[in-house]
Amino acid sequence: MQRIKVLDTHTGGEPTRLVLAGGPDLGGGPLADRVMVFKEKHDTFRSAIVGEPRGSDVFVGALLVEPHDKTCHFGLIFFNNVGYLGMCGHGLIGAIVALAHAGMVKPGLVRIDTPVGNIAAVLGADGGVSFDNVPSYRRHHGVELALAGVGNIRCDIAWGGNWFCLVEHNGQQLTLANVAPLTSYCQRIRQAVSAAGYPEVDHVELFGPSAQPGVHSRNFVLCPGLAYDRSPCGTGTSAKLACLAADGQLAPGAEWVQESIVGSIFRGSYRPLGDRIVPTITGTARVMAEATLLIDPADPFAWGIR
Ligand code: PYC
Repeated sequence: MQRIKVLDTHTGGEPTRLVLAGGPDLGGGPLADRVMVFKEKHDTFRSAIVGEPRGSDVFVGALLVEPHDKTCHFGLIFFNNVGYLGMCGHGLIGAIVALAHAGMVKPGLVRIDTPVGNIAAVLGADGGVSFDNVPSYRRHHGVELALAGVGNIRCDIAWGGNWFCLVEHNGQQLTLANVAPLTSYCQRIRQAVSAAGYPEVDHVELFGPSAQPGVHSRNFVLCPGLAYDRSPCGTGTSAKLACLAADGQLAPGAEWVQESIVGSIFRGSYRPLGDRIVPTITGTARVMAEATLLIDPADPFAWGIR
């Protein structure tokens, strides 16, 4: 029987399963190389942790590894129901809160190595987490997409640690009751964006107004495996900040309050860095479970339903 120690958190409703011990040996080297080893040699570990029957499409996994960048305290590799993520904002917040719960970090600076760069995070005495994300930027503005059954829409394409297609004023009602049509709308956008020559874009983010006072925007984010993000999406909010900065709609240091489809909040701001920005994202997470997962060799679905 293989035993895997995990801590489950949620960040604004979006779950993260942090693997503390019992994960695969991915060797040394940069985390971008170790992700390739994970994918090619240990992908069953990914599905065992986040896939059914132990997990669900909504879970993001975070494997705790030794950092390659020696300025970092820890390394994290994020994965989901269909593959691997460059960075994950809600997952990073959840992992740091979980590490604090395990007594492995104290309030103050925590540096985390990821496959797309290192992250400086601060765990507050109140349990909140702020982190400086990887440099983010808008790659394309006003890309016209032809959507079957809808007509032409315009989007931006931006990097915030993952690739996003961002769509404003899409006419959709961003409510939980509308998740099924929003999912199908975003799927069509993703197909159109890929057909337009951007197959690397695997997250789609719709924006609309929020009904909460003091909140600038509400979003709906469709993740690569067709689950929607219950949190406001840390990498998606970073991509949004890059677009706002490029449009001159948000000054450096000014606060942007982003609400998710379930009503949870991230606060964001940025500082310029050459032709990119460094986003700072703040959110909170809660610990939900401390567990030991069991991989029973006699169980036909021990490694998940694949
Ligand atoms: O918070 O960056 C994020 C994220 C990506 C996918 C799900 N959450």
